[in-house]
Amino acid sequence: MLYHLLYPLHTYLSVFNVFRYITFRTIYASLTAFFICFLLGPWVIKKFSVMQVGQYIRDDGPKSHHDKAGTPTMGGILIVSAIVISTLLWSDLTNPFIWIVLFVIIGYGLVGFIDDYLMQIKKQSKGLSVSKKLVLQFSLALIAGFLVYASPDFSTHVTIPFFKKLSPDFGWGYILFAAIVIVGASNAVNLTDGLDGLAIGPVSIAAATYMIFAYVAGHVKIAEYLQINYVAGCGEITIFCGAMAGAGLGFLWFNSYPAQIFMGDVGSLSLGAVLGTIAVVTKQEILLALVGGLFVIEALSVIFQVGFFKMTSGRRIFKMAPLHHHFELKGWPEPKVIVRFWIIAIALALIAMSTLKLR
Ligand code: 57M
Repeated sequence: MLYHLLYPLHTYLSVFNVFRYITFRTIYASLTAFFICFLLGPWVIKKFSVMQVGQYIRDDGPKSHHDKAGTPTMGGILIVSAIVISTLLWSDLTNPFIWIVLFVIIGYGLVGFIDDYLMQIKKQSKGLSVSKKLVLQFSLALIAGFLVYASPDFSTHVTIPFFKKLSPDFGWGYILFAAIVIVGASNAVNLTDGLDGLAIGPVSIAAATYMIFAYVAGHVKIAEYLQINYVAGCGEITIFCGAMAGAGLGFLWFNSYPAQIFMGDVGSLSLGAVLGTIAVVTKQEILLALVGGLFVIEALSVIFQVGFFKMTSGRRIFKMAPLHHHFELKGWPEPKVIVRFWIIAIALALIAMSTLKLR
C-alpha cells in the first residue's frame, strides 16, 4: 500500500522514486516485520498466558521437555500477521505471485490454527486427524499449484540444480509436482519444530536465501547473465522473503532458548508451505531440498525410524525421531543441538547459493 500511495508522488518530489526499488522495499519490509514481532511479542506472550494457550507436553518425550509445559503457543499468529501486514505495505499489490504466497500462508495458517485450537484450547489431545490435515493441505497446495501454472508465461520446466541443460517439462503434471513440494515442505518444517528456535532459525535462513534467488530470477539481465530461468514478476517475491526473514528474527528473540513462546502449527505449517510455494514461483523447486536441507534430514529421520520400526517390529535406528530428539537423548544440551543444526542450515544455504555459478 505504501508503494501504491507513495511511489506516484515521485512526479512532485524525486525522493519518492526510491519506492520503485525492490531492494529498498525489501529492507523496509524486513524491518517492519521484525519490529511487529519484536514489539508485539511481549503483549502476545502475556495475552496467550492469560488465555491459557499453553503447550501440552507428551510424557513419552525427553525429560527436559517436561519443564516446558504451559509455555504459550500459537505464536505463529504473530509471525503470519507480521509477514502479511509488511507484504501488504511494501509490495506491488498488482503482482499475482504476491497474492499466491499470501493465499498459501493464510490458508495453511488457518489449517494450523484449527489444529492448535482443538489441541490447546479445546484440549483435544490429537487435534485435527492426520487424514483431514492432509486433505486440507493438498487442496490448498493444488489450488496454489494451479494458480502458478496459470500465470502468464510461467514455465513448467523444472530446474535441476547443478545441471544447466537438464530441465524436464512436467506440463500439466507441474501442478501436482508443485503441490507435493508445498505439502512436503509444510510437514517437514512442522516436524523440525521441536526445540527452541530450531525451526524459526532455519526458516529465516531459507527465506533470506530465496530472497536472493527471487531477486535474481525476477531481473531479466541478471537472470540472463547467470543463465537461470527468468520469471517475469517474481522480483516482488523478494519483498515477501524479506518480510519472512525479518518476522522470523523478531520471533526468534522470544523463541530462543529458553523459549517464552512456541509458534504452534499455525506457524510451522504455514511457514513451511510458503517456503515450498516460493521455491515453485522462483523456479528453484528441487533446490529447496538443499536450502531447507535440515528440514529434509529431520523428515527423513522420521521416515526411516518409522519404516525400520515397522519392518523389525519395534527396533529403532535413532534413540528417538525426529533427529533432534536423538541428540538430546544422547546427552547433548538443547542449545548445543539447536546451534549445531543452525550451523548445518547455514552451510546448506551457502552450498545452495553456489548453484548460481556452479552449473
Ligand atoms: C510436532 N511438535 C513438538 C509446539 C510447536 C510421526 C511423528 C514423528 C510426529 C512427531 C510430531 O508430532 N511432530 C510434529 C512436533 C511440540 O511442539 C509443538 O508443536 C508445534 C509444531 N507443530 O510450535 O507448539 C513439542 O516440541 C517442543 N518444542 C520446543 N521448542 C519449540 O520452540 O521445545 C517445540 C517448539 C513441544 C515442546 O516440547 O511440546 C513435539 O515434539 O511434539 N512426533 C514426535 O516428534 C514424537 N516422536 C515420536 O513419537 N517418535 C517415535 C516414532 C516416530 C517411532 C520414535 O522415535 O520412537 C516425539 N514428540 C514428543 N515427545 N513431544 C516423541 C516424544
